[in-house]
Amino acid sequence: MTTTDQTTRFPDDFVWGAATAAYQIEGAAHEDGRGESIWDRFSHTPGKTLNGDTGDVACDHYHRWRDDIALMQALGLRAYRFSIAWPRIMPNGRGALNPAGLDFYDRLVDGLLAAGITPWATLYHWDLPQALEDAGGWPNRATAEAFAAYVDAVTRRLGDRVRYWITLNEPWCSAFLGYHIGHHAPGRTSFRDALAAAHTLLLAHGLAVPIIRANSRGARVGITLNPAQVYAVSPEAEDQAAAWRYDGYFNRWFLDPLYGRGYPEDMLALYGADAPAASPAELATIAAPTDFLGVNYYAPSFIRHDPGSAFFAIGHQRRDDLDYTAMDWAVYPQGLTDLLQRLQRDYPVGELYVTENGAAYDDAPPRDGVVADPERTRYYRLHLNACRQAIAAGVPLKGYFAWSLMDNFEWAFGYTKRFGIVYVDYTTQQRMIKASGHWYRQTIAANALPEQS
Ligand code: IFM
Repeated sequence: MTTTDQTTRFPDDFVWGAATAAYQIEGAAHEDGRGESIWDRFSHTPGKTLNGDTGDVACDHYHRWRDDIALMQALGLRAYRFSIAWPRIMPNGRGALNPAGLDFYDRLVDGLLAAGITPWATLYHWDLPQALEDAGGWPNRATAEAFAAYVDAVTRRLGDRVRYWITLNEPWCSAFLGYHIGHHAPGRTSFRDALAAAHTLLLAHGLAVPIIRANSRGARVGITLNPAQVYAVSPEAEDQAAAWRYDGYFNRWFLDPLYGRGYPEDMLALYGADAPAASPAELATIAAPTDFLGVNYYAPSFIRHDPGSAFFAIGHQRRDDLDYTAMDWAVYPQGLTDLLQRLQRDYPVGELYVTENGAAYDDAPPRDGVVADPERTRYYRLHLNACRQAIAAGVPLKGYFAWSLMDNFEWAFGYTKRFGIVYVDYTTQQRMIKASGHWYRQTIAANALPEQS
């Protein structure tokens, strides 16, 4: 190994991928027996998404999946992380299966394997069947059993070919954006409900793990969180305490029970009667051993004590010395290195994968066959360098998935935020690899950060 190799190369078996999610790209919302999801209902409710955008058509991936696999090949991807839409498989959330829905993912998986791309399937990326929401949604513990039955059906069908399984994507978002802040479907606004939802989501994960293992021999099973990398804005005791509370709310509330420690005592005391009652048997279910932890990282959280904040006196601080993306998220790659090291230090995570990382910028449409997005390339270079530094420090980081393969429906922001390494013209559905995508292709091919980038 030369000095350059040591400083830029990734481990030989490093997994290079890109990620998407069903509701954000598939479209075909009313086709082949698909049921309604909470995102269909939410996005069709006036005022919930920017411009009233919905996922009805999205990137039309349901019809264009062959072309999209060809794009993945052109990018040199080794792995593709996608999610399975529960309402395509079980239109009413439980009970009757929809064969056409299973067939779609069957074809997709076969297509990926034929293209030499390893499928990574996420079983839940926010599209709860509306029928289950009508029965109480995630705060209702029966939703965990419904999830287990859905997972059983999917893994029986695909478990012979899919080896990498992610139970849930970012349960913090499902619970708190969906049931407390109301910015996401189903748009409810009760903190107590959000805590109940988080508990059911964790239970659903725990119930799913042994089912996946039973149906998919040699499966590698994990969960993807979006842990916050929290920095107190000062060494003052009050700021430090606010940062620790935020860490409890965002991180430890999920990580501690997943790794067998139950809910953190300090947060139980803070939440009081709002906290869900969790039996020892439920906590044991949640702590089912996993093989890896998926980490979605975009930006850090700079936290201060704010007596004016109704939310546990926690305040966020903007840093004027940092660059911000089109989401108004700070560009801070050191946060990724610090986060990966913290997770390894504090929890028995097994392997770590960055299952999402990327940036939205206001890309101009293609000109002369080029989508120039130097800021996104810079973001990827900085964050991949942060990954490399974590690996050099001994973190068992085994792979990285760019978010996202292509521009798509960015939830409440509709189509206004472009995260793709592939540009999508939503009028014609034409795709074009952005300059950042070409840069990523070179990086994958070299298994190293390009010298001049
Ligand atoms: O688009 C989302 C994705 O669905 C989940 N993680 C964050 C991304 C960017 O906001």
